[in-house]
Amino acid sequence: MKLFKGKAMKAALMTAALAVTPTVAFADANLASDDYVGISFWLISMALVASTAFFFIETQRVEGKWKTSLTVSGLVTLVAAVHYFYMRDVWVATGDTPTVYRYIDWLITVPLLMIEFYLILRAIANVSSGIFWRLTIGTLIMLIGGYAGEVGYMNVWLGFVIGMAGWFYILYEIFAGEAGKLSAEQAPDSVKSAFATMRWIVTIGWAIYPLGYFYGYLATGDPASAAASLNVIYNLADVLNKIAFGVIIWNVAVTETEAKA
Ligand SMILES: *C/C=C(C)/C=C/C=C(C)/C=C/C1=C(C)CCCC1(C)C
Repeated sequence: MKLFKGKAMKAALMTAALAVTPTVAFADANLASDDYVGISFWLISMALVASTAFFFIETQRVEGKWKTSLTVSGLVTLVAAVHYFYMRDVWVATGDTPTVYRYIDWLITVPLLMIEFYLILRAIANVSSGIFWRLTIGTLIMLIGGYAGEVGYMNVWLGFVIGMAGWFYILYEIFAGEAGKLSAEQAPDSVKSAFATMRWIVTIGWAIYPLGYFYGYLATGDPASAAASLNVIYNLADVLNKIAFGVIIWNVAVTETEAKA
């Protein structure tokens, strides 16, 4: 019996290559044993690599219509892993990590996470592409507002308010909009419960980022010490919002595949 077919093997090998590729941008910088922010960058970048390999290989195990969902989960962790390699090097070398790396990562990974809602609904029902477009537009409003506020293209409060509006629009769509109704009416139990957990992640897990923005820019405090704790908080948030989110999708894909077998 073959453990996995050629393509999954290739994907796994590519991920492994990524994990061992030296990415040190600043060769003279070493991770200090008491640099907890740096250690969290290291831990999470490796967790992201391992998750990528896992999701890609597991596409071989699930029924055809679930494969894309798992591939997208793997792409989310792959894109984030590469950004983490880079961010951790910058952190170790400079004790800081520019916000722009986070936003570039979010600009790619957040729309991919939104596509997951669309994909799991498409696996069980006939869905309109309107769901996909509304979630994408909500994401763009959220990120463009936040970025413009953070880098000073607009007032920080205004950027925050626009970002929050985009996020609330997403929440509306997945709780009360077409996507929410479809999952309540047409989904089998396993999909319903996965959908419910995914949307709580988008509510609670995602709330961590605007809280970070709030403490970093709007609450008064010491920005330098805020930067260190913010990075740890964002790093932990990504474990929930990228890895755990993918695991929930993996679980429903496997459950639904086995229910048919
Ligand atoms: C994997 C990365 C994820 C899931 C990142 C999510 C980011 C957000 C939910 C950011 C939200 C923001 C607001 C709701 C208000 C304005 C500022 C932002 C962009 C931090």
